[in-house]
Amino acid sequence: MPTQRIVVLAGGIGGARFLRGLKSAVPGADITVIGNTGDDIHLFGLKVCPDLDTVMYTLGGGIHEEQGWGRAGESFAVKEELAAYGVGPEWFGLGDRDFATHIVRTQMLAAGYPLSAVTEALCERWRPGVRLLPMSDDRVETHVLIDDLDAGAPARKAVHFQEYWVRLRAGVPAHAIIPVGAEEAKPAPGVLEAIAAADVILFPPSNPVVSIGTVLAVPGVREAVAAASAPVVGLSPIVGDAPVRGMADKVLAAVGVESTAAAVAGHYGSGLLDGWLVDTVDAGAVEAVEAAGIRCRAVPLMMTDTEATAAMAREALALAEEVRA
Ligand code: FO1
Repeated sequence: MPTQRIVVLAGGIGGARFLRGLKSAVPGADITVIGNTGDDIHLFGLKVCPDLDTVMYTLGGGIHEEQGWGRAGESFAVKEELAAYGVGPEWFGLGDRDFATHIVRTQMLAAGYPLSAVTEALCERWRPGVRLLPMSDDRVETHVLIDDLDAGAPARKAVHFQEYWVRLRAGVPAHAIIPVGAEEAKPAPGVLEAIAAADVILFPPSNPVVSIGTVLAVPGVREAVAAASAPVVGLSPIVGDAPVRGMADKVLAAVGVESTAAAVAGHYGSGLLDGWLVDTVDAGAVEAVEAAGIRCRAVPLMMTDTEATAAMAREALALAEEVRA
């Protein structure tokens, strides 16, 4: 059996955890990850790529396991010194070890390397065991439209996704999610080729709007996935009408999608998805998803440990073969 080529469109924590299980399930597979860069933020003159770093650290063994982001064994001396200078923002927790990643990345970008080359260089150290491609080498920044409570008359303002997610804890309504720059962005080198050459394409339980949705917003990517000969199978990030982790329901509401496993499948649509895994608690959704033209199975979807996640990955690959047949 030739090496199976698997392409995974991934965001941060959920995507990275799924990838750890996928690697365990099919150790010999050739896995290409197309990572979301809409969460990227420029801080203290540095470019921070949260979703790329979470995949790189998680698969490379450096992640802070409970948080799902940032490094294990962190210290925050630089952060404290910046605060002592009154230089913010203080709400984004950058650790000393993590700062080194952003310094190297920013230095290489300044030297003219594209983000894809920078990511490849950083992965030389971390050896994540997958090819990690940014969705684009061009700047795409997700902003969230919220109520502007400071203005006199009712008004709205756009804040950076990280401010919405981390400072505001997604505690205020999101009226729109805007991937700024997406229209002008081009897929990074290798992205479209990987999608076209894939044997299987997977949508892990990442945020369907701000993670996978942003990757699909890069012109050409959605079309390439829809046109791919490979079966496309997704795993629901919503279990029992609530996101397993994070606050996906907040951004789903912004795009008018109900926080249910079936609604997310419908959001992606049968033009993209061939198969969809829902958790056993959502077995009642299988019929509706299949009625939408998407093959659906109910299996345990809680990524409690690597073995449970590997089982999910095997189910997704099995459904892909079923769809292919
Ligand atoms: N998430 C938080 O909830 N609080 C933080 O202080 C925080 C800092 C941070 C620093 C680097 C990094 O790569 C990620 C960080 N995140 C933090 C997570 C980040 O907001 C999310 O991982 C993604 O942007 C959403 O998936």
